[in-house]
Amino acid sequence: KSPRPGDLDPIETASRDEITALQLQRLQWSVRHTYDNVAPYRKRCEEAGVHPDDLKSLADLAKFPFMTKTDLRDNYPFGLFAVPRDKVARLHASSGTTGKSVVVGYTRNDLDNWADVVARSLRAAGVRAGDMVHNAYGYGMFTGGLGAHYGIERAGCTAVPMSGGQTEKQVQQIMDFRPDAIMVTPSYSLVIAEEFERLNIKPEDISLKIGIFGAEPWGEGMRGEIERKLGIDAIDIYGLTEVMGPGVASECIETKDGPVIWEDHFYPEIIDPDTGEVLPDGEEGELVFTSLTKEAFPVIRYRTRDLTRLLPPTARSFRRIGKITGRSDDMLIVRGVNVFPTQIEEQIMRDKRLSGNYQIVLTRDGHLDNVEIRVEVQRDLSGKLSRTETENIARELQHHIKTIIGISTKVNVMEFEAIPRTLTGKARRVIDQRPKQ
Ligand code: ADP
Ligand code: K
Repeated sequence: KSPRPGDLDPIETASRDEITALQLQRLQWSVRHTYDNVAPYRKRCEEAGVHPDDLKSLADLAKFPFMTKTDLRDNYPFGLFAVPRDKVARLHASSGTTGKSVVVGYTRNDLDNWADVVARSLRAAGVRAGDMVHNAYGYGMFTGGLGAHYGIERAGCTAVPMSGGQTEKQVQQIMDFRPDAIMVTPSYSLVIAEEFERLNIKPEDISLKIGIFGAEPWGEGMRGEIERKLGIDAIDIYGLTEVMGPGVASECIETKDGPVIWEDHFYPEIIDPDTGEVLPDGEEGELVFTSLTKEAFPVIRYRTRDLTRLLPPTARSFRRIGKITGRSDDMLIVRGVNVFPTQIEEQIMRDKRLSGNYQIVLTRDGHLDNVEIRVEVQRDLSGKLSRTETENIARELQHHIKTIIGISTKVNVMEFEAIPRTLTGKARRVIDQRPKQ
């Protein structure tokens, strides 16, 4: 199952000088476009005393203000769009967040560029025109499904728009259609692999040769396990809704040494998350992206909160990102879905029978994240509820969390004061017992 050579866009092997020249030209356009068309951003620049004319070199970008998730939320839904609504060809929203989350938009050109970078990601992964690609990323507001889908078609492949879930059917279809590649979250790929095992289907009898995995952190151990169980090469794809979706960066099969940032569309910086200062390549800090070509929803110095390093070019002329070692905020990623503890808290608070003291316990059972929510009944109800009443509380809360946040949980309703209090400092809400990547 060795890789066949694929076509490269000329910029993928261009000199660094050519790349930085293109980046500067596009950066100047992008900052001016945002300044001219996004009022809250212009105001932010004016307050900081910077103007698009100040951008004479790539390093000058450091003078410009950051954008954060809070800015995006505050301007919900369309406040940061840089084109009139009728020029927006599609909307997406960040996964697992409540109604007032982050909505992003794409013009026709944006969708075109997105399909191009995902197609480029597929080629980097060793997928070729004519291959069949089984897409098990969720379709919907989540960028994963449709983002991958149009890239698959753009690469000249046959798209199988399976979406997530229905594991038995996923496996049946892979056996019947014989796809060459799969796109899915790494954790779900192992659930699929286990279904193959259960059916006694050997890796060599599975048609898949390549898998492209992202939306959540995964390590080399997991890579080895996926490759062994499915008999494939496992490739890492990185992206986020705010910047575009999957395909901001993606790994090359020749080297498998971290996602290559498609630097002709996304300009990366690493900053010290506390001071905001730009750090040199190789140092660990918070990853920040500036879009270079996006029309509908440009981002300038968007703080991803992902902690990682910028690595030198290897298989392509673009730099790579190292493993995402953590997050500079309290966002959890559960089976690829982004979850803030406060979102769970919000749902707990809806039930007046509960005390509001709670804990979220994350474990990994085999390959999938399990979430246990420990809640307490109010003092005056403690010891007085029947088993049915307790079960109803649990069922209702599970249902709310599932329908609103999008994750399955097991709710454990406990007596008042069963959850330890901390007398000093912050309550320890999240107990993450999942093995470190
Ligand atoms: P996506 O559609 O890529 O999941 P979201 O906006 O829902 O986009 O989530 C983006 C976040 O998911 C990133 O900021 C990062 O924390 C995480 N993520 C996405 N891809 C990867 C990856 N390959 N490795 C580690 N984390 C990833
Ligand atoms: K995610």
